[in-house]
Amino acid sequence: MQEGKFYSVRMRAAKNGSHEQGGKHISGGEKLSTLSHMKHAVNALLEKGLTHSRGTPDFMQIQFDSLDEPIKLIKPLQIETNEVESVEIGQALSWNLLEKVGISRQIIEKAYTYMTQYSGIRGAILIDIHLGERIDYKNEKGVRVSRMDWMNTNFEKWADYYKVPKNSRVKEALVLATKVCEHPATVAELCWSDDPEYITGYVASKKLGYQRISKLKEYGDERGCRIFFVDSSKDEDLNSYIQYLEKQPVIIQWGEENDS
Ligand code: WAQ
Ligand code: MG
Ligand code: MG
Ligand code: MG
Repeated sequence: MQEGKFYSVRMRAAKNGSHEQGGKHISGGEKLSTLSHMKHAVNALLEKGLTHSRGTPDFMQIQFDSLDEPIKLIKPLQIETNEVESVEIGQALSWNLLEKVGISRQIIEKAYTYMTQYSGIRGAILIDIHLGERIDYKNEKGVRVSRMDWMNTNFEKWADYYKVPKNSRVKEALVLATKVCEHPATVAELCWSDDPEYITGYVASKKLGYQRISKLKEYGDERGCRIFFVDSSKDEDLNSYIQYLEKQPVIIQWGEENDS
């Protein structure tokens, strides 16, 4: 799928009205596709939004846009899975990992309150690592990272090599975390799903890699969010950082030679 022009394909679904009308966010998704694969890409996003544990949507939008910018190829973050026995142990581990990359306990504590406060939004929230304040001005939308993907044949090669389940959830999360952590202003990301049945989350950073934590919330809980910890002194222009997250096209690409 390396030939020809690429398109960004995006989906968002909500219930009880569109997102703009205050409906409940159900599902979102983003892919890169050539025109010849467009039916497949649109169908996969349709399927994702239609059959969702957060509910059946009554609003969905699927859109594609052609890309003019060159696509950046990035190696996936190193993956590690931490099996923990309880949510408490999982959360304590996430705190330790965030402290390791230089985030203070007060800021982590704030971030944890934001995780539930902003759990209904469809994007991520950006917080400054020095003050712990939310800095993205995107209100109930958040920043939706977009224009990224990982071609299936390459992903499957990687998944075989690391003996990771070949599911699209792990793939999509690793694609997103890799893109986000590639930017020098990103210190770390903290994530767990807003899907009630999915309790594995992660902490990611360039240094730590993609650290999966098997339990970060209780089963049945519909609260979930993403927080990007940003060192604003590394990138004076917040707009160019958000522009990178939303607009820079990225494809993840792995080869066995990357593993050394
Ligand atoms: N950009 C920004 N924020 C996003 C995006 C995006 N493209 N996609 C999702 N979010 C935010 C949004 O607020 C969602 O409510 C929240 O993240 C959770 O999204 O086993 O499935 O897609 O290695 O429910 C991580 C672990 C799974 C995977 C995360 O998140 C694994 C997950 P979900
Ligand atoms: Mg997702
Ligand atoms: Mg959310
Ligand atoms: Mg979700």
